[in-house]
Amino acid sequence: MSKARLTRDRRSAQPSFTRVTRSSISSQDSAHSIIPQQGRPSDSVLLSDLSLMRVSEQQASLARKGKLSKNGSYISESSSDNIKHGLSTSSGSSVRASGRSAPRGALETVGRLMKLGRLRNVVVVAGAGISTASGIPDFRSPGTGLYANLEKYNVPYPEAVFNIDYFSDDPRPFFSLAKELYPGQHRPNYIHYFIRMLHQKGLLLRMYTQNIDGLEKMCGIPDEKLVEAHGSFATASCHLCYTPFPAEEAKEAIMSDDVPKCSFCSATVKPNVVFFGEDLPEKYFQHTQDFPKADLLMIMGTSLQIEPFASLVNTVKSTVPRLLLNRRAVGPFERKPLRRRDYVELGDLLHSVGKLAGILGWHTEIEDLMNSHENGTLPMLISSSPSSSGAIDPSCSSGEDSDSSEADSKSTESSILSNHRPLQSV
Ligand code: CNA
Repeated sequence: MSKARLTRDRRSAQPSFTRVTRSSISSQDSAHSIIPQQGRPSDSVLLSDLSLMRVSEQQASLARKGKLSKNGSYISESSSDNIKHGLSTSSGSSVRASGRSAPRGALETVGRLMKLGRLRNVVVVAGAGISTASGIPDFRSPGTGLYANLEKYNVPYPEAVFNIDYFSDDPRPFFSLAKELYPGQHRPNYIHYFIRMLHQKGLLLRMYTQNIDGLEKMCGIPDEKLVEAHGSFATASCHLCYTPFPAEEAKEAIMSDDVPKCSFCSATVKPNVVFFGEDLPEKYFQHTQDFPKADLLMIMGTSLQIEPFASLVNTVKSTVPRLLLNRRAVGPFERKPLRRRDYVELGDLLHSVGKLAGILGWHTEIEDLMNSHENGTLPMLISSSPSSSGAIDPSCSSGEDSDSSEADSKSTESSILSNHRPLQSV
């Protein structure tokens, strides 16, 4: 099997496996082959759902003025700059043709399709943004990202921390960062538990994560459903001869500012986190089987800057909906106009994921799962904030998919935010 090496900012060509293009499969074939039609909404309702645009109040007014994209893709967020993005001039007929007074949003549309059983093989592609709510900084967020706060690591350029040659020369910057990232110091947040809920509902085909914080496993996403594409701290080995080294011993050494040494060649031992210039784990290549089977790609909290991972999002069939949940538009979602069936919800992930959970009627279940899991593992660490006592708007878990009011989503969000502050380990 061919190996892929980790590179940065290199947008590789399309992957080598066969891709079914829009011209070779019709959208109706794809959407309708999943389940029988009996008892399902009519084609026209579904197609109108797909073509509806998510709009904020501001966007809705643009829409009414006929500025919705023709291609069925849409973007939603509060920043006026990005409102411009993805809203190209058009007749806006899809909105009027639907007969609805207000268009559905990205989350409403995807949530509705999920509830209808149309999207049953979900592949999640995630990055550091899903863990910022757990108190772990990402790389590239201005001001708070690790790249903006690297003075303490004393490196010539940010990526040097994860450069294997630099590590070979001086492992201390990485070890210094590793001390902060080592699993055990942070707890999974609501977003991780949402993904676990996808699994519990039998909808998660696979999660591909770039994260090395181990929070996916910690929240209970089983190993077979998870691809840690950039490795993890769970194992360690010599960075030169690859002789395995006990992970716990490596951790102890790193946490006490020692440098673990290979018992075979005396070179520095490193946790099996994938550095720039290193091969990705074998499991990563499972994508060649998974992505063609996906009927929804959920992309969460990543800048899509690191290859080959970033190009994965281009490997689903062009008929497959892709939903980006992120603070900003990234990768192919920066393109104007967006691809048909690309959905974008910009903003804080806790808010977006909470809203989607509300639409799906999962919110209470996720809260319960999270509380019982966290209670079972770290009883004394559960937030004692008053609103964590379960003051959750019942409409968030009612299963009502549409027309969730602004008040409902605000209530869901504040419940999530107060309930899921980062928990510190003892
Ligand atoms: P990145 O380049 O820092 O991008 C993160 C993305 O998430 C950005 O687009 C942010 O705008 C967005 N984001 C951050 N917080 C939120 C939020 N609360 N709501 C919505 N969006 C948010 O990180 P990537 O994951 O794209 O880069 C891949 C690198 C980062 C991998 O090699 C990781 O190993 C590495 N990394 C991992 C962790 C971790 O394991 N938690 C932390 C920092 C870096």
